[in-house]
Amino acid sequence: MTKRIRNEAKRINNYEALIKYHDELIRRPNYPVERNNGVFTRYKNPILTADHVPVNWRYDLNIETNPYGLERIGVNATFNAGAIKWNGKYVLAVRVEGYDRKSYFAFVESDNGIDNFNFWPEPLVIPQLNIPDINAYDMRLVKHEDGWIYGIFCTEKKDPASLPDDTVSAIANAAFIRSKDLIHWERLPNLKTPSKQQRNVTLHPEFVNGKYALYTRPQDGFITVGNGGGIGMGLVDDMSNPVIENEEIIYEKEYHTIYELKNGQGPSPIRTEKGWLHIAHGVRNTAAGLRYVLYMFITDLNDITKVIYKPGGYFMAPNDSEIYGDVGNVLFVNGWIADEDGTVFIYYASSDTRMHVAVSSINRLVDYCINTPKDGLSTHKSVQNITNLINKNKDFYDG
Ligand code: M1P
Repeated sequence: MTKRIRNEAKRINNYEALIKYHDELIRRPNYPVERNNGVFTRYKNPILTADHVPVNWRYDLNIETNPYGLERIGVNATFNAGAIKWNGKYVLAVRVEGYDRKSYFAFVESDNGIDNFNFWPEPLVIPQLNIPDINAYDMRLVKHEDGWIYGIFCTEKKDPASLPDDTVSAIANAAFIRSKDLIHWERLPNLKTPSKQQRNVTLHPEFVNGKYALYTRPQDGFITVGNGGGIGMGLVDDMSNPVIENEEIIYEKEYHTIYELKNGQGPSPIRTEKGWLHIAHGVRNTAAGLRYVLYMFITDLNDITKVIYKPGGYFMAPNDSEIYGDVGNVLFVNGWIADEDGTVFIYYASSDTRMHVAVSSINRLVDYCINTPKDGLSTHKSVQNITNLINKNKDFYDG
C-alpha cells in the first residue's frame, strides 16, 4: 500500500524519495536460498530491518516544524519477534529498539509469511502497572485453549538493591498481556517465582491438569544465570494471579555443549504426533564473546516435562552476514507459525539487529529431532556417530 504525504513536504524535504525507498523495501519480494541442508530453507532478504519502520514514526513531515527534514526519532534495530497466524495473515509482534535503547512492540502482517510485512498504524501501547516497565522486549504470542491470546514479554527495571553508584544492575521478569483480537489488551500482574530474575518465559498452549504451564528460565544475575539456568517449568492456577510455587528444570545447561552457559525456550512448542516440538536458543562462551545458536528438542505428549528426543548440536547458527550486528554472533527465536498443511515458518533474528524467516515442515523437523544423533558429550562419541553413518552408507556410496 503506497503511502502519501503533502505536496509541500515532498518538494522541500525530498520525502518523496524517502517514501519511495520505504515502499520498495516493504514490497521487495523474498527468495529461498538454494543451498540448504534439507532441514530448513533460509530466505535471502531480512524480512524486517530498522529501515522498514514507517516514515511517519520517524520524521516530522510538517515543513513548518521540521524545515530541514530531519529524522526526529531514530530506529536502531528490529528483532526478536513473536508470531501468530491471525485472520489468515502471518502476524509478528516485533521488538523495535530506538536510538534511546528502549524497545517497544510493533505489529506487522504479511499474506504469505515471507515478504511484504506491513506495519499496523501505531506501536503497541502497553497498559502499565504501578512500577513501569523501563524496557520491554521479546514477546511470545500464544493462543491458549482458554480462548485468550497471551503476549508474554520481558519487563526490565533497575535493581532496587543496587548501590547508589551502580547505574547498570537490572532485574528482568516476565510480564503478561492478553487479548481476544490483538487490538485491545489487558495487562496482568507480573510473574512471581522463587527465582530473582526471569527471561524467555512462555506459556504452554494447552492446560496441564487444569492448570496453566509456563516455560521459564530462572537466573540469579541479569546477564549470567548464576546458580539458576536451564529451561524451567512451573504451573499457575490463574493467569490473573500468575504465581509459580515450584519450578522444575526440564532442559539443563550442560558442559561442552552449545548451551553450556545458558539456554532459553523460544516460542511455545507445536503439538505433533510424536510429541511437542520445541525450538530454543543455546549460549556458549568464546574468546570473542557469547555465541547464541538455535536448537530443537521434543517433549512427551503425556508428560511435557520429559524430553524424549534431543538432537545433538545446533539446528541453526549465524551465517556469514547474520553474524554481524549490534550484538554479534547471535541468533534468537521467539516466534514461529505452523500452517495446517504442515509448513513451519521460523521467524528468527540475527545479532540483535534484523528479522529473517526460514521455512521447514513438521515432518522434516520431527525427522531431524528423532534421527539426528544425540550429543555423546565426548569427542570419541562424536567420531562414533560419524563411523556409524559411514558404515550405514556402505551400500550406497563408492567414495
Ligand atoms: O543479546 C542476545 C540476547 O540476550 C538475551 O537472551 P538471554 O536471556 O538468553 O541471554 C535476551 O535479552 C535477548 O533479547 C537477546 O537477543
